[in-house]
Parts: sequence; C-alpha cells; structure tokens
Amino acid sequence: MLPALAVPWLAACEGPQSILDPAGPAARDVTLLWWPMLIVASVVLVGVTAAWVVAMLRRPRDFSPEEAKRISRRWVVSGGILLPTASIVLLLGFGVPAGDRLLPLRDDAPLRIDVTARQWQWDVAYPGSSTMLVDELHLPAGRPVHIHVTSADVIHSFWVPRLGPKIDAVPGRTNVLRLQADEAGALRGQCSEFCGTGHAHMVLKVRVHTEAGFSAWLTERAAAAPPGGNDPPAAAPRGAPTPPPRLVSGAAFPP
Ligand SMILES: [Cu+2]
Repeated sequence: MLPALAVPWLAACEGPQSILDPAGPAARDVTLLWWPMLIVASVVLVGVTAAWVVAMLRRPRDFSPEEAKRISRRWVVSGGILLPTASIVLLLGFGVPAGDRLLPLRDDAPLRIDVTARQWQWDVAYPGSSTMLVDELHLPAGRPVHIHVTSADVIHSFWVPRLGPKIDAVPGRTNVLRLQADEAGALRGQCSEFCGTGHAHMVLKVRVHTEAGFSAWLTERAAAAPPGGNDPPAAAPRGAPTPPPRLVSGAAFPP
C-alpha cells in the first residue's frame, strides 16, 4: 500500500524542474541544505510522535514538587534553549555561505539578463542586444549570469528549480539573482507566486547553450531582429477582457 502511494509522490521528484536534480552550483547548494533539513525534520517528527505515544500510554506517576520542577526545567533548557540554538547555528552554518553564493558578484561583470514578469508572461531582454523574448530564457553554460527580475503589474516569482532558488518579481523594484548552469540542455521555469488566473500557465522555457553556441545564438537573434528590437507583445490594458491562458509546453523545443 505504502509503496503504491509513494509512486506519484516520488514521480514528482524528477523531470525538468526537479529541485532534487540540480543543474548548477546554486541549485546544488539549495539541495544540500534541503536534505539535512528534511532528515532533521523527519527525526524531530518521529521523536515528538514517539514521546507523545509514550506519554499517552504510560501510567501516571506522582512526583514531588521539587522533582516536577527539576524535570520541567530540564525540558525547558534542553528542548527550549539547547535544541533550537544548535538547530539555528547548524542552519546558519549551511545557509549563510549558500546565500552568499547567490548574491550578485561585485568585482566581476557577468552576463546580465533582464526578466520582466507580467500577467501572464515573462519578457526576457539582453541588454546591449536587440534580442527580446517571451517565455524563453537562453543562457550560456559554465559561467555566472545575473538575472535582473522585476514586474510590470503584480508580484510574481521567478523560479528555475534546477538552477537555483526563486526570487520575487516586484513592481517598481529590481531583484538580482546570480545563476549558473553546468552544461547545455533544456530546463523549465515557473512563476511561483500566485498572480491571477493565468498563474499556472506562466511557464518559462530555459535553453542552456555552450559558450560558443550562446554567442552564435545571440548574434543570429540580433541579426534577425527588426530595427529597434523585436518588442514583446504588450500586456492587455487593465479592464480589458482577460484572454484565455496560453498553454505553453514544458521544455519541448528543438536542441
Ligand atoms: Cu504567478
């Protein structure tokens, strides 16, 4: 029975947007943090459940007031001070270096890509190039990329799970996320902040190229773009009838 129930659960752990299959250093950091958290949380769950079962089953005992005070103080010190302190120190020990590796690089000037979220699409622009895309993100492999994320309307959240953590797309503000992909291939991103009726279909097809392949792609795109750039379609004005959500297939584009 349990294995049968586990099949759909485990099936969700793979695919083009699985956090358990990292495709870059930032995602690997997240996964390395996630596994110890899952293990510790599972141990805590089992421990608390076992303590509860024992407490329910055992016969009540009488304690002297001094003894009761000593026992409750022991629980407060161990469970209320020592355990949370140790957990927080451990989490910070893993989390702070991982978070630092996601911050934009100050001394270097990696490739910048501007991503603007809007109901319900991703506009992707490459500063210095006339290339602009909708719902598609092209990256070079093997080097850090700064993704500048903002929103044209409501709060969205940019997330390519196999590359790294999510970051909010907030109107009037630009958040920067440093990502890097290990190798060329197809990945998938998804808006991860509920943003309206088309939210579930706000998918981002991610294509990682080799360094040479990316330069060739960018040159080819720039040459093909009309003068002034190929502006992405503007969002419908507020109050206009809502178009049906576009169904965008996952990462199914040609290699
Ligand atoms: Cu959304």
